[in-house]
Amino acid sequence: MTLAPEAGPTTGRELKIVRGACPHDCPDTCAMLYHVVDGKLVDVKGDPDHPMTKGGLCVKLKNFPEHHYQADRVLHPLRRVGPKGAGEFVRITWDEALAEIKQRWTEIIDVYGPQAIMPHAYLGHQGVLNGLTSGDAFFNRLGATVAEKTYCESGSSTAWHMTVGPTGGLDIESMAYSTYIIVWGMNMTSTNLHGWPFLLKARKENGATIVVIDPVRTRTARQADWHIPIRPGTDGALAMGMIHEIIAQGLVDTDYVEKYTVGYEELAERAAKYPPERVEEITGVPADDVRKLAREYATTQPAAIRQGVAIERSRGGGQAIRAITCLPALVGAWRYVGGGTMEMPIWEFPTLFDKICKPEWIPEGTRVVNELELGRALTGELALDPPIKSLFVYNSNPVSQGPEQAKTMAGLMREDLFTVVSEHFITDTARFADLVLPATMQAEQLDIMVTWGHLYISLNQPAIEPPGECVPNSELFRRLAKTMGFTDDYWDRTDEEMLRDFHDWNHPALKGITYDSLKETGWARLNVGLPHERAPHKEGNFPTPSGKCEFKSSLAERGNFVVPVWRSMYDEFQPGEPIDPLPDYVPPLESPDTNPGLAKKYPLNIVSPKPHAFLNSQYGNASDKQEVQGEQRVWIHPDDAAERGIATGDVVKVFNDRGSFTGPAVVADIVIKGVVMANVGHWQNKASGNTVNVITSGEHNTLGKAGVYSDNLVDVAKVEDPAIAS
Ligand SMILES: Nc1nc2c(c(=O)[nH]1)N[C@H]1C(S)=C(S)[C@@H](COP(=O)(O)OP(=O)(O)OC[C@H]3O[C@@H](n4cnc5c(=O)[nH]c(N)nc54)[C@H](O)[C@@H]3O)O[C@H]1N2
Ligand SMILES: Nc1nc2c(c(=O)[nH]1)N[C@H]1C(S)=C(S)[C@@H](COP(=O)(O)OP(=O)(O)OC[C@H]3O[C@@H](n4cnc5c(=O)[nH]c(N)nc54)[C@H](O)[C@@H]3O)O[C@H]1N2
Ligand code: SF4
Ligand SMILES: [Mo]
Repeated sequence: MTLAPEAGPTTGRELKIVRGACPHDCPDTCAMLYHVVDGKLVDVKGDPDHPMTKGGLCVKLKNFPEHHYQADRVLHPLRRVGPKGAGEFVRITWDEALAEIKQRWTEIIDVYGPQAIMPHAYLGHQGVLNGLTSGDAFFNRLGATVAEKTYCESGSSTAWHMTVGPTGGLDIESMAYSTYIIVWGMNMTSTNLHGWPFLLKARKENGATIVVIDPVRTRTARQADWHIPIRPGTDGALAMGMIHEIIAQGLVDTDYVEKYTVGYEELAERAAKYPPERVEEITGVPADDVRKLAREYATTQPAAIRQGVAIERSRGGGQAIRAITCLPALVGAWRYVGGGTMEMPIWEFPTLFDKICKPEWIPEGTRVVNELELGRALTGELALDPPIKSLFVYNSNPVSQGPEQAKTMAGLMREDLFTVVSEHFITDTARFADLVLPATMQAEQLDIMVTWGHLYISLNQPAIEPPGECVPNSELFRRLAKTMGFTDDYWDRTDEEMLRDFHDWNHPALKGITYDSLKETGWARLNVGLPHERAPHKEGNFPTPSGKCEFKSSLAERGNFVVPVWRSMYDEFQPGEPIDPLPDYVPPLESPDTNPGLAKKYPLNIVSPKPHAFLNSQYGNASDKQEVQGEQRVWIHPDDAAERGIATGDVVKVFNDRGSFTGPAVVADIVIKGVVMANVGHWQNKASGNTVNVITSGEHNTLGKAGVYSDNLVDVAKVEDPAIAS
């Protein structure tokens, strides 16, 4: 550690410890202790008293102080001087930047109207104040195009709402009391590191069996008692097969089903279509394993299912989550502490998203553009009137993390597009900006962190002064509001006043917790029952329209709607296409069954899960993290590699009609035959050019319009001369 504190009696320098919380889009939301000496952040530790964090942070947050002081950090507003995409900028003042924004936006609004301006945000920061909804009030007031933010979790959240309603479900800490645990489509030891010890405790103390369902033998699968490899996008068939078998083997908890569920008969009729042999054909999971999994799951109570977001990443992902979420009610697992399923407990936090987002400011008739279609929107493929003439990006890196990378980049190259990006670094997206605005990092700003992985609320207090001219998103939108002449008192409040206003402090979940108490303690457990006694659906009590677990969903009548992870203005639900009220297997968009022509041309299914050492694309530019993560490698099964003459270390090209990227191959049977894997999050550079999302389609899944990152066919070929690989 280069910044070792020299505080102490011998130096006379004082070590100040400030309570904080990790800013990231990660289910662990760790409680942190900032160590500050002479106004400098010298160390960041996990809070040893926090029941999840237990004193440890992950590899991504190693050297977090240095992250704040990284030499290439954006510290001042910048204006583009080179061609678009070249990343050549000069420093300007905030006044100049704001004046330019005002001038360009006023011209655009005069000619095209405010909907020609589109914001683009995701979860670069997860705070209530600075997170993905921090600009909503401003852009709603402006009358800009409403950006539909479905990068992640909207499929899961929609499916969850339809089945069990906005409940926190099973607490990760209660999983220490489970005896059978299915980790479904989640690489917990990378993506939910602080949740994993509760499973290990269950194994050690209760003899629990841990099952992992994943097409890849991940670091998590390797530690499981049973790894079930599955074809991507076919989880719905496996879950329907389990329902079939639970019924066929007479393992239904009929008392629980009668009292606390609706639609059992219809579900049973639907599940009858999925005998184990058919499930084997679809999923690649042997029929006997389907039978065994169903039997063990139903009969080893309390049984828990930890659902990963990855299940939603193909066309039928939402419906798969519907089917999986029906399982605990079918076998009565909710009766027990440690039984049930966990998707994301965010719904327990009484954050007042309407007060943050001001949906009532959206002018009637304002259009909605989905962020996954950014490339289509910018290139004119999506017929938009008016066209998008200005894009404002914050908390997101769509070139890296969005689909259809080539299209997005082509759109960002448009000379007539005025692009503003608020950032920490010149990312793959910021490279295309006309203006870059400097944003603060977590040790420099105030925020309340709610989370989608546990039941603790935390207050992150600023520990050091912002460097240069960096501002938090809250201040950014205050400045923009003033620049655009908005006089609403929304922007007259300080950050602390906003945070106080954005929560319902009288809500039972916050009983005994106040803003002031959080200043002292840093974090507090919501008042929703303790892990060793919590069984929220022991007697039903599902927050659905019927009050029961809805195998047959009454919300389906509304037509397709989106429940985004961070409840925002879509809380009202936007009715769309009719949807199936019953769970089912919906095959992937790109598979030999649904698109045989394409499958012939591109026979391999790519999955692009999370990098161990980066947080999406964050830290992808840090050399210590790159060292851990390695290059943008491509994992391929030995049979598929042999057919193509590929050996480990060969540079390969991964391609489909949307584009290509290159990287060294790793030939290993950790991926099933027919599947290749490349992690998302690497940054573009001269050596590798495009990154994995160049091959990703901009289609959506059938529930909640989530992205289909696991539903893409490609082929892989050896690059004979890597020097000329594009
Ligand atoms: N280290 C690290 N941690 C992170 C993040 C990060 O970038 N890095 N990102 C955070 C965010 S935003 C999120 S949403 C979570 C996501 O965390 P997870 O839910 O764990 O999601 P992924 O890492 O995308 O994929 C998890 C596993 O699902 C498998 N998988 C892919 N497709 C399918 C499928 O169709 N079916 C099944 N059964 N499995 C499939 C992949 O092989 C992978 O091993 O992680 C969070 N935590
Ligand atoms: N192929 C593939 N693509 C995926 C996924 C996948 O599994 N595979 N996962 C999807 C998922 S689950 C997710 S959640 C998305 C994530 O997509 P993003 O949220 O776009 O991912 P990040 O890489 O975290 O980028 C966020 C950017 O916000 C910036 N930022 C951080 N804090 C602040 C702040 O306080 N203010 C401002 N102005 N900027 C800030 C960071 O520097 C970073 O560049 O990616 C999706 N894309
Ligand atoms: S990224 Fe996740 S695991 Fe790592 S410190 Fe932050 S909250 Fe904890
Ligand atoms: Mo995510």
